[in-house]
Amino acid sequence: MSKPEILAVAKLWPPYVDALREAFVLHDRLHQEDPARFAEVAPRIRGIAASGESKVSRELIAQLPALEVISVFGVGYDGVDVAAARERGIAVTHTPDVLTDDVADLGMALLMAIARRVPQADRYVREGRWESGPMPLARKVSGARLGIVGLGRIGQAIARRAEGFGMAIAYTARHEKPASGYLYYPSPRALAAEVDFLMVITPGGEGTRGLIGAEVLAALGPKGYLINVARGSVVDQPALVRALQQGQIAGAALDVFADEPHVPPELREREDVVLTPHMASATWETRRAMADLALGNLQAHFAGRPVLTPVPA
Ligand code: NAP
Ligand code: 8YV
Repeated sequence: MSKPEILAVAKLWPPYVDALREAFVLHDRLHQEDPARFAEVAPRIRGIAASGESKVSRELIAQLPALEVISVFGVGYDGVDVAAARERGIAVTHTPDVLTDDVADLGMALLMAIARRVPQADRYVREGRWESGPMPLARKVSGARLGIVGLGRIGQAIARRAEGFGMAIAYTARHEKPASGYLYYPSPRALAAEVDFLMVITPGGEGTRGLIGAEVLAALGPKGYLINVARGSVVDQPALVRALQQGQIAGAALDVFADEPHVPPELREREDVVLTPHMASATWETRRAMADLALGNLQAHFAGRPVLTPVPA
């Protein structure tokens, strides 16, 4: 039997691409690279391989009459028009759980980095500035107050790590979670006013766009730090730049941005920010597990079995 034809809509991790080529006829970003050839192939495409950052729009879905399944290599699927997929009975899958530990680890690493000024200290030594005297003092993490915006799989894993640092943990989410034992606040603003570190780990998309805006940052205050490992869209980036410029918050550590991979100079030039290139799940171990699961979802579908990890209804 001939292999199903699938379209990769993003530049994917090369070992995952190799595995996709083995199992399927892969058209790697053909819609962008060669629109004329794409028009010929489109009627035969039965699957899409996407990343967490990919856009799978209603328009693209409409161009693929044989599309049956969209597999996202990532837990976040805010770029996929799930409603358009559902209207056509197209399955949408993602990779929850397998990346939770890594993202929580990087969230804590960013928190430590901005509070203890680890990248700045590294530059201080490399540039020979230590010869002229010690660095300015940093912010203590152990025992500080942590506010988590989004107490889901990753938010809870961050909370467990923060417990090890003796932090006082509070959170906000759509629904209160009494079983967590953490203090609930009904809004990011109320939470921000009560914490030293505000960690953002919600999904992206329209439901959370600009959730962390000027008012939340003002509530966080001049001694407060923002950490964002969720999606760039969740934070109002111009408002964040203004809050930093005006000293309204103490600093920010960011793995995700409004228009990746572009990061404005207003952020890149600042000493009170730590920046990483959307790499929270980027370890060999986790990318392998994500690739196995994303491939497993496609294989299950084309073998006529239920997909392994559909996105929630
Ligand atoms: P999850 O288990 O679905 O948790 C999401 C949490 O966000 C839930 O607690 C949910 O509240 C909360 N939430 C949703 N909308 C909200 C809103 N409007 N206001 C406040 N809280 C809201 O997802 P997860 O596995 O933890 O992943 C979370 C997100 O992390 C992903 O969707 C992705 O965007 C991001 N992520 C980023 C990276 C990276 O590389 N930086 C890697 C992986 C994931 P309820 O529980 O009350 O519904
Ligand atoms: C990945 C992510 O960077 O899981 C997500 O939602 O954003 C990340 O794990 C991404 O999906 C790989 O491109």
